[in-house]
Amino acid sequence: MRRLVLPVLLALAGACTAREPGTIAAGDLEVHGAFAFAPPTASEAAGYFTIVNRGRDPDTLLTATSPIAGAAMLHGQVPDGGMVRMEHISAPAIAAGDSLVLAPGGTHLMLMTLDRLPKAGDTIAVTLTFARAGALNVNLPVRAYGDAP
Ligand SMILES: [Cu+2]
Repeated sequence: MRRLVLPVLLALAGACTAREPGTIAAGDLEVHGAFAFAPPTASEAAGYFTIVNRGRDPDTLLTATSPIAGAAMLHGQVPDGGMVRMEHISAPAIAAGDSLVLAPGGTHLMLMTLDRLPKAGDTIAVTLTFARAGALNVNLPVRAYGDAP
């Protein structure tokens, strides 16, 4: 049993030094830069983060849930006759070595029918479930609208 201790400690140390603060990891996936804008009403809010696949296999985001939202899903922004329309993105795949970037003006996590109004300084808990990496809990710090990093 004793021989197991050192490799485990080395693995933990490596994991800590390789990742920037605020990075959440599950398996080969890392999520960083997570935040949400404080919405004007509790009907919907948008969340943003970057998912990086550091593994050798693709992974797929199957579902997103939040305890404060009736529903959560990924939306893309699609140009539509001079306007921009939101479109549901179902089960996006993240190729090995690739990233899925959610950012203001583009793809976002849409949280719908919130049971309370998130304010700047709050945190929205979200669980992302992936086909390979499994469940990943991400906390989205809530920022005042337009207060991007
Ligand atoms: Cu949306």
